[in-house]
Amino acid sequence: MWPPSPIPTHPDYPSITAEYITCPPHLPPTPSFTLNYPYTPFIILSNVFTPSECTTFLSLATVSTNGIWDAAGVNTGPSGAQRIYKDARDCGRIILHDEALAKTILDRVRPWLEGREGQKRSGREEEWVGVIGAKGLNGVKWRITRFDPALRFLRYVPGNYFRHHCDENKYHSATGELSFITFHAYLNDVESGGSTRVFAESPDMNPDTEYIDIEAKMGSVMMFQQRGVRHSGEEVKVGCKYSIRTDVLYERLL
Ligand SMILES: O=C(O)CCC(=O)C(=O)O
Repeated sequence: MWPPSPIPTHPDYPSITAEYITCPPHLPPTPSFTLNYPYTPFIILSNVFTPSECTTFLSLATVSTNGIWDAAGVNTGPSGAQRIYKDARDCGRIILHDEALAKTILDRVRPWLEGREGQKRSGREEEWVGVIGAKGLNGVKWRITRFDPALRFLRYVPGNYFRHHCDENKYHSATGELSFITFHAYLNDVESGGSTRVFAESPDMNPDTEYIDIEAKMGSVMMFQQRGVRHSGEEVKVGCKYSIRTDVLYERLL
C-alpha cells in the first residue's frame, strides 16, 4: 500500500509521518506552494530517527576521523572526480563507509521507496518515467538494491552553504547500479538558517521567489528524484547543521 500511513519506529517516539511536495508550475511561494515535478512527490518524512540515534550516527562519523571534517567538493564529471569550489559550496564533510548503517537507514525509509520502482505505462508506474527520465522510456525495470554505503556526513557552520544545483544519477561501474533518488537526513535542529531550498522547475524560474524552504529538523528525512530537482543548502546563520546524504541505488531487471 503506497503511500504508507504513519509508521511507528519506537514505542516512546512519535510515528514517522510523510508530507509530499507536488506541483502545478508558477504558483506564488505560499505555504502550499508546490513545485513543477509532475510525476514524483518530493517526500519529507518526520521523526524517522530519534535524537539519540542522530547523536550516535554523528559520533560514528566523527570518531572515524578523530573529529576532522574535510572541505566538501563538488562533482566535476561522470568519473566522480571532485574539486573544491568555494563559490558553489562551503561546508565540511566526512565520508563514512558503513554498509550496516546504510542498511539500517534504508530499512527505516523503505516503505516510502518500494512500490515506486517499475517501468513506464501502467498506473502509478507511469510516475517512474519522471524519475528516471529517458533511460526509462524503453520498458526498463529497476529495483532498489541498497543505499550507497559511502555515507556523506555534512557539517555547516555559520556562513556555510551549498548553492543551487541538481544531484547526479551516480553509476557504480563495479556493480552496474545506478542512483535515482537522493536521501538526506537532518541530524539536529538549526537555530537559524540552513534550510534546504527547493526551486520550481521551469526555464524562466525566478530563484528569488519560486522556491520552498524545508527546515532542518532533527531526525527528519527528504527523499527526491535526482533528475532535474534544483535545490540548495541555504546559509546557516546561527548554530551548526549536521546531516547525512546518500543515494538510493537500483539495479536493472530487464
Ligand atoms: O545541505 C543541504 O540542505 C543540501 C545539500 C545538498 O544539496 C547535497 O548534498 O546535494
